[in-house]
Amino acid sequence: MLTLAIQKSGRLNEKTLHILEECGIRIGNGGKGKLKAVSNTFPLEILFLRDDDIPECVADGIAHVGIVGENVVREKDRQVEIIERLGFARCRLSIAVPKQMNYTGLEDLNGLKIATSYPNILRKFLKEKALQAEIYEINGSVEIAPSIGLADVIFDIVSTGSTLLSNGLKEVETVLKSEAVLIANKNLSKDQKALLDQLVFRLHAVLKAKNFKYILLNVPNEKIDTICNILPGMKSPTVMPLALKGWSSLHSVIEEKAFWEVIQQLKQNGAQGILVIPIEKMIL
Ligand code: PRT
Ligand code: ZN
Repeated sequence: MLTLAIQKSGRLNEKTLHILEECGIRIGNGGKGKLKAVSNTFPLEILFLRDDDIPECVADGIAHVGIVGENVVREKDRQVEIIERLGFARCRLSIAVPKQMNYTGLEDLNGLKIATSYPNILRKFLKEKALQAEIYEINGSVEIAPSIGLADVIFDIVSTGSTLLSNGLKEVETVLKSEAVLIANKNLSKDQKALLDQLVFRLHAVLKAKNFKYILLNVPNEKIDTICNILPGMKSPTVMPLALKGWSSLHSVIEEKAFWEVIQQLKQNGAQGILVIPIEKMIL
């Protein structure tokens, strides 16, 4: 049995349960209101914790693995291994200053007071850049610190940037890009490692599928070669004759990123009836 620590409630909780579900790992009643639950579809016990406690819990071996924001992993700086980046809860840790401040570069931070809930990451950054600023640790509502005179500038999580905007602040330096990560204890037994491998295998299949689309299109036979060259990724798409003479149906898998660019090229080359379908799992 593998023990996984996840956030009890908050920004990570729902998406974590969702990605586990996509991996075929179900927890009765979504573990609602519980501190501990066991999956009946995978040998996994789940501990529901505050996100701040997850790195320590995994480092101490109370949980073998955990899912938590990389920002928290870096701040807590415990002996854990980052196994996989999970692509959700993306955000960044940035320095933001009052919008009327004439900020010209990092040296402007010298002598200022910076409010943050991430003192360790900030201390490390200031040291690396040889800057002398005072760190004012605060646990919440960091964005209001400058306006109430607690600090000059802030160092906090930014996602869309709208919280900064509504508090009269502007982002000037990005220090860390973060997303949810799967972390593991460094001394897992052979059996625990084998279960972790199974979990990672399933996560790969789910994460990979999210980046790709299944595409079907009808093309005139004389354009098959041209269109096969446009479709990236898959070396050899499936080609099937249509009942309509001179036409074929082409099936392939393409990366979401290249999607619009390729669609235009396909249309220019006579492709019709283009269907783009999400893929649930991808095992290569
Ligand atoms: O109760 P517990 O301690 O478990 O949770 P928490 O309150 O400490 O954390 P929670 O649930 O708020 O966030 C969990 C994790 O989500 C964080 O550690 C990040 O890894 C990630 N994450 C992603 C975010 C955001 N996006 C985010 N936007 N965490 C916080 N915010 C806050 C930010 O602090 C700021 O106040 O949202 C505001 C900024 O958002 P924008 O969109 O206005 O820029
Ligand atoms: Zn927290």
